[in-house]
Amino acid sequence: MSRLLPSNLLNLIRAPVALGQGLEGVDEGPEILVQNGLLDVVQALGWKVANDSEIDIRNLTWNSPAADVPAHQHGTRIKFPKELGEACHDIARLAETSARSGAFTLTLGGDHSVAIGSIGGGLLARPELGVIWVDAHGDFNTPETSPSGNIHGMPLAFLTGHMASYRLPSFDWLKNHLKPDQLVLVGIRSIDPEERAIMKKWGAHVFTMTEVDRFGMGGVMEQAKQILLRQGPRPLHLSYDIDAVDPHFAPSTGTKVRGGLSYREAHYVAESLAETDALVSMDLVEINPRLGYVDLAHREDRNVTVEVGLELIASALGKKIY
Ligand SMILES: [Mn+2]
Repeated sequence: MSRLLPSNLLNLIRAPVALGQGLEGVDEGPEILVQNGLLDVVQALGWKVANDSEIDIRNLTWNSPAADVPAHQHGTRIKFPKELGEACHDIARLAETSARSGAFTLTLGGDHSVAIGSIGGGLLARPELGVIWVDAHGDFNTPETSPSGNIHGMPLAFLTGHMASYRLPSFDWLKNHLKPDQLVLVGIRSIDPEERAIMKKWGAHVFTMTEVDRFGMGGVMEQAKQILLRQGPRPLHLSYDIDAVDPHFAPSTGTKVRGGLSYREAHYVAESLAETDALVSMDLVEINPRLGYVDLAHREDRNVTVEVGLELIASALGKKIY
């Protein structure tokens, strides 16, 4: 239990959002985690679920027009900015209220676009929030650099203020942005070339799989915490994309990249943050129960991935081996 929080209360935000990427099924993530015992996992660790909310996704249909960004950025694309801006605003309202109440906030995706809401809302309540972004990808693309136009590859561009010039009114609520000393990325192994340039110019602290190999996950997390806690204690948010974990251990996800976190490395990230007593919120995103290691949905792959997801949440909420 985090000593930065006054209670053992936990608020759940179900965010079944899929329009940030191109594959159906990722919207089923919250439901399948709950069906497989999420609430029992949370309660067994001493947390009490105060609010269990689901955002309204009736306007998030695949038939919505995939609007282009305004004309001054001609030639660039971003898919569903209006729909996702509004959905993230809904998430942000819940996340901000939860943060102000002093409860732990657990947001279940959905794709990684939902973190614009959970972190953006967290930053409204706590502008000093530090973020650990665990992912196979950089998630720093802008409409100019994105090969796909999918917002789930852009959340860190939004959260660091790189999207301000695109004038997307549906994201006007996003007021506070992360500074370089407020963000570390862990487990990264796939970055688009122009995306890399944005990250380097901004000064992102990136621990790729090469650093995980070189220092071990213990060494990486020590350095990550040093960066985030250099100025003293601050609340921390863990944004966990299940695709950070090697597809061998978590195959049911949409953008698999080989060479990822081992089962224990994946857990150590969460365990070492739980130990800080500063973790106040977490996202778990990109579980797609319709996908397997190959393209077909294999029941066993789905079960393995959901189980890993539940276990990672348990580790972040304080579960220890001994
Ligand atoms: Mn991601």
